[in-house]
Amino acid sequence: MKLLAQILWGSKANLKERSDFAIISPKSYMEMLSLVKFTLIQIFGLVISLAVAGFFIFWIIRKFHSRKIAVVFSIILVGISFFLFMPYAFPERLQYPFFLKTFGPAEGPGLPLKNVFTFFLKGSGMEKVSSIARNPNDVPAPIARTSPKQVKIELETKEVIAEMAPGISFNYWTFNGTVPGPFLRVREGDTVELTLKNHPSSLYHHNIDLHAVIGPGGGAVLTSIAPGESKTMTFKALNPGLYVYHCAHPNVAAHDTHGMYGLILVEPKTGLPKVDREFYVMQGEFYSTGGLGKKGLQIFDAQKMLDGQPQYVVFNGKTKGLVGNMKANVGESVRIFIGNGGVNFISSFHVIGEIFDTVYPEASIGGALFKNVQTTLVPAGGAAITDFKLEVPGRYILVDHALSRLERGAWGVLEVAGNENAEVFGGSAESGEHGH
Ligand SMILES: [Cu+2]
Repeated sequence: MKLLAQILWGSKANLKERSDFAIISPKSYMEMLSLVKFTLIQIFGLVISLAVAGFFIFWIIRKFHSRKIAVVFSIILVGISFFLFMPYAFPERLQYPFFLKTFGPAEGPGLPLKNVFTFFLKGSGMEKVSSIARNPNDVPAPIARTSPKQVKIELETKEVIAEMAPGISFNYWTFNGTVPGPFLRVREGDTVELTLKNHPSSLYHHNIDLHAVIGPGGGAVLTSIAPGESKTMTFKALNPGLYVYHCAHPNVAAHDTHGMYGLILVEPKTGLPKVDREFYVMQGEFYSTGGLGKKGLQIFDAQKMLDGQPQYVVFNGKTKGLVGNMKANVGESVRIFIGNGGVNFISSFHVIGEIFDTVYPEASIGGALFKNVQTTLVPAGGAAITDFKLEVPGRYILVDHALSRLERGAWGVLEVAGNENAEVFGGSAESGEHGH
């Protein structure tokens, strides 16, 4: 086994450095067996590829009597065999980008090379979602019940392709095919039976960690599922509040930043004060090897994630995810459930031209409320609830007030219809002067 490993992975010194590879220290008999199988397949593949390439090169030299043509053909052949052979030939833990050295509790944020290749070979069959953005109006009605009950929730983890902006697509990993995942709403004291399914077309394992859960991993340990699998967990919603849920499968940051997050509201027994409209908004960062605006299917860039340099910072999964779908009227009161999937930034959430009459800071319910707030913090893996009344019609821009992020997509529009209110906001429309 060691000899095989040496042939495959180079010198002894090299082996020592790569000692975290399971190929050198198999943890169990089963793992050992699968490694033997893997190694045999790898060697078999390599031998066949080389034999075929050798045969063709020999044939070409005989046929064309030209070294130049032979060299060109050999390069093409080696390229083709490499391409066909690679997806099956790399151990799980050989990751892209290469040589990323990290110190987390589990695997680093690089993607297994095997999956990257499988994705490019089979990616055309992957489900394409016309809009990845979850509709901000998609909030279940307040709970009318006055007693706790057993609530059943089903979620499905799905890896899809969708547009971040016109012509720029990403491989999103999601709950139920949108970013964020569904808004979950339960009542304090409810017992929740949550079933998580992983779609068979997934390349990765996933799970769910709900910050509303008390217990190890917030449920992640109970719900880790391979593609095509399904698991059910039960928890009691003890504390009211607005909580983030997210995938916590290693590498957690890599899963989250692919779009695997959402919010669960545990309503207090007395409910929240009634408002006319409730909206669901989540900020998140996306990291691509291609720079801002680069067209085409983007590859996840783990190095940029480690460096905290996202190419896109957006609300509800994409640029303009909140344009044309947030509407209200003068005289109404609105509530924005705002969450942050991270994975690096804290959001400085602000609505231009409005003041939050009430903020539930850090989405705390039952604690002290903040009154008359301009900008509120939404931590990575946290949320806030902002309530405000609409007095003046017009377009109100939602932003992360770390304003350079606007250029990366972090803005949305709340359109307010109704009669002008000159007492609160007015000016002369007759001014002949235009700004210079
Ligand atoms: Cu995941």
